[in-house]
Amino acid sequence: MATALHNLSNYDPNKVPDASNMCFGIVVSEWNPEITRALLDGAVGTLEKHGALPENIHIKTVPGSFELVYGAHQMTLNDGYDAIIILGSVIRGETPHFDYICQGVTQGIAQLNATSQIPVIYGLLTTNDLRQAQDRAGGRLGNKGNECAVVAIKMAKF
Ligand code: DLZ
Repeated sequence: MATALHNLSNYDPNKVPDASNMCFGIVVSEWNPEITRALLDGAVGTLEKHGALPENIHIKTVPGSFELVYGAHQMTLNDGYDAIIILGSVIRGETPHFDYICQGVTQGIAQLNATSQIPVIYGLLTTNDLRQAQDRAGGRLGNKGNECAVVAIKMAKF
């Protein structure tokens, strides 16, 4: 969680395994593209920083965050991946839609982690407003994409 005491991009690089022999799938949502593009840039940059080869990072887009579960599920059917990352941004509106999408994605990704052989890393920003999302997508609280990349490498090694 990003708080005033925790920046999402802060980690000890010496505790991250070498990713040069790993293959990653990333599913990214097209909603709130300014945010999800920044998350994607952070994730890819961090994977490559730890040795992942660009040709071993496969990126697929889906229309919205709700479709992240389907996209990740399809990727788990390909056993060539060591870890899969989902990236999305849901911003609270005036209707309960926000809660349904967040719950659906969260439960869907949890179910995938409990049933498939490949770890699926949860990079869904669920924020009250755009500023909170910007803060966590390369802003003052770091980048959730960086954090997800580090988690993906560690879980691939698990
Ligand atoms: C419909 C919708 C709304 C209102 N808000 C968001 C959002 O903030 N972030 C996001 O990623 N997607 C949103 N969507 C789209 C849904 O995730 C989904 O794509 C549609 O309901 C179609 O299944």
